[in-house]
Amino acid sequence: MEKKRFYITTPIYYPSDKLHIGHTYCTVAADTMARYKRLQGCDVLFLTGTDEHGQKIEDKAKEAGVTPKQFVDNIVEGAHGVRDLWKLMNISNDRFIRTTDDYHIAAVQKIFKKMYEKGDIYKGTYKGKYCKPCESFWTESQLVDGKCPDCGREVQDAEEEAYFFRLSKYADRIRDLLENTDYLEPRSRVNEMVNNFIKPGLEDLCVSRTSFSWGIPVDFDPGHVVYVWVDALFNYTTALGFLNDKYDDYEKFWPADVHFVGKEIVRFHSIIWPAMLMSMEMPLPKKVYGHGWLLLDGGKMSKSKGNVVDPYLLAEHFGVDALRFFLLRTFPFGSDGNFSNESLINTINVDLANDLGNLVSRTVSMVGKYFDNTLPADQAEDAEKDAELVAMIGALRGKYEEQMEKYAFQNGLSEIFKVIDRANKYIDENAPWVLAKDMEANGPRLARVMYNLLEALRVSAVLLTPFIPDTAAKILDQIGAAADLRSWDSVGAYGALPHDVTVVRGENLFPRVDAEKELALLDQIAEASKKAALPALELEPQTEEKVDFDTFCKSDFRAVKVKECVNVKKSDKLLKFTLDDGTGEDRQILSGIAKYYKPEELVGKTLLAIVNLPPRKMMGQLSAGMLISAVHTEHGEEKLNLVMLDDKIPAGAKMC
Ligand code: ME8
Repeated sequence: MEKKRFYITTPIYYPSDKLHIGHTYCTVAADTMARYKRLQGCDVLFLTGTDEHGQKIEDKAKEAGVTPKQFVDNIVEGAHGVRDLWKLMNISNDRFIRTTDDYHIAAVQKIFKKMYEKGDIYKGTYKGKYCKPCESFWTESQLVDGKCPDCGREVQDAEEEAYFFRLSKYADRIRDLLENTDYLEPRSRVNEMVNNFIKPGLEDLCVSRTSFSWGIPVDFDPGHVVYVWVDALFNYTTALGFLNDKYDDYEKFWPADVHFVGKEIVRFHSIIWPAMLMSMEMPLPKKVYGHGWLLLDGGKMSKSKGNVVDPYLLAEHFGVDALRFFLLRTFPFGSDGNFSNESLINTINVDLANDLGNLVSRTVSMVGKYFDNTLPADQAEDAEKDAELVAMIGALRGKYEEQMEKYAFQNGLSEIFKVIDRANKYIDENAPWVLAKDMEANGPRLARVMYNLLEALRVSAVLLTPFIPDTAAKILDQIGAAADLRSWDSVGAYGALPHDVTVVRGENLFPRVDAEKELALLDQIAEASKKAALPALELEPQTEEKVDFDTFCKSDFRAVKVKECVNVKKSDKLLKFTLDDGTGEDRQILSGIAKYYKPEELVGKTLLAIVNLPPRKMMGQLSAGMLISAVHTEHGEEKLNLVMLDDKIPAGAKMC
C-alpha cells in the first residue's frame, strides 16, 4: 500500500538576531508532529529555513560593517547559529531552505512575472513618508513620534513607483475560505482575521520596493526588489521544486498538510498567501495553525527588550529532551503561555523525575532484583486488580492520536501521563516487595505485575518518542523492547511485549533538579547576559551651550579635607561631611552618595567642592556647597566617583 504523505512547515526565521526559546517552541512542535507522522508510517517532508532578505537585514549588516550575505551566513551557518540550534534540539527537518539560495531566487522571479503577466500585479505609486537626509522611505506606522525612526528628523510626504498585488480581487474567496472551511485554526483566529482585516476592506498590497536593494530583483524592472513576504511565503513551494530544478517533490507533497505559524503572522498566511496561490492557480495548503506566544513576565520576548531566553543555556542545564518536553507539556499550543525557569524546573521534577523517571527505575530495578533481569513466562493475572491498567494501556494510542491530530500536544501528553500515574498507583496497590517475600507462592503473580508495568512503559515510551526521542529510546532499551516493539502497530493494543522479556538496567534518566541552586545560577547568568548586552560605557553627551568666562569664574571651587563623615539618620542616600575649607570654620555639606562610599573610607581625604552655592536644607540639615564627583554608566549601572585631590594640596586652595 502506498504510504500516506505528510508535508509540514515551520515559518522561515529572520536571521537578524540569534534565535530564542520562542522560535524554538514552534520548531520543536513541528518536529514532534513530523516524528509522530513518521511513527504512524507516513512519508513525511518537514521543512524549515531562513527568510534572509529585507531592509532590516540590510541595516543590521551595515551596522556590523559586513555585507548582508556575510551577515546572514554568520547567523544561519555560524557557531550557535540557526542550523546549530536545530541540530542541538534534535530537529529532524528533511529540508532547510534559505531564501538567498539561487533556485529560490530564480523561482520567485518567475512567480512574480507570472502574476504580473496575468494582471494580478500592476505598477502604481506607493505613498509614504520620506526622510531626505537618510534617503529613506517610511510608512506612517514606522515613524517614531511622526519623525524619521533613524535620525529623528522631520519627514515629508512622498511617492514612490511600486508594484501592487490585487489582493482586493480575492477578498470574497478569502472570506469564504476562512469562514466556511477548516483552513485556519484555532477557530478563534478566524474571527480576528475577518473582523480586523477583511470586513474593513482588503486593499491591494504593495509588493515591490525601490528604497533598498537587499531583496530579489524584479527581473523585468531593475531597481525594484520583491516585497520580502512574497519572497518568503513562496518558500513553501520552491523548497519542493516549484518552478525550479533543484527538487522534484512539488507534485508529491503540495499542497502542504499544515503550516505552523506564530499568531502575529497568521494574517500573512491566511489572507495574502492563499490570495497569491489563487492568483497562481495553485492548490491551497490544507491548514494553517496559528500557535500562541511564549511570554516572559507577561510580554513577548524580544531582543530589543532584552528579555529573551537562550535555548542553548537551558538545553545545557536541563538537557534537550527535558526542554522539548517542557515546551509542549506546559503550554496549550494555540494559546499564549508564560515562560519561567520555575515552571521548567517544576515540570522536570514532577513529570519527568517523579512520575516517569521513578516508574522506569523502580520497575527495571525490581525486575533485576526479583527475577535477575528476565521475567519468567509463567505469569498469573489477577483480572480484577489488572483490569483498569490493562484497559488504559490498550486504549492509549487511540486517545493520544485523537489529540495529536488536533495539534493538541499538551493533551496528547496528558493521556500518556494518565497511564504513567495509573502504573505508579498499581505498584502501590500490588506491593511487589510484599509478594517477593514468598517467591514460591507469589512468583507468577509478581511476574505479571512487573510485566504490566513494563508494558505500560513500553506503550508510553513509544508514544513519547516524537516528544523526547533520545530519552524514549533509552527507556525502551532499559525495558528490553526490541525494534519491532517500538512501532505504531505494536502499541495499538496491550500485550505485544514477550512475557519472558529481559531488562537492561541503565542510568537514571531524569535526575531531580535542585531547584534553589539552579534558579540562583540561572538568575546570575541572566543578569550577566543582560549586562553584557548593554553598552559597556555610557557617557553623558557634552553640553553644546557655551558658558562665558566671567560666569565660569564666579564658581568658587576649593580643596576641602574631610574631618568627619557620617550617614544621615533615616536616609539611605545621604552622607553628612564636616569639612576643613581653610577658613578656620567647619563647613557642612550633605551629599547623596551613600550607595557608593562607606563614611569611614572618606575621612582624611582631600576632595573638591563648590562652596558658593546658596546653602540649602536636606532632611532638615544644612548643606553649604556641593562635592564634585564624576558619573558614568557601565553595563547599565550608574557609577559615581568623588573627585579626589592630592593630599599635598592644602584645605581651601582655590581651583582655577
Ligand atoms: O516571522 N513565542 O520570522 P521571525 C512563540 N520571517 N513564537 C515566537 C516567539 C515567541 N516568543 N517569538 C517568535 C518571521 N516566534 C518571518 C516568517 S514565513 C513565510 C516568514 C515565532 O523569525 C513567530 O511567531 O520573526 C514566527 O512564527 C516565528 O517565530 C518566526 O519569527
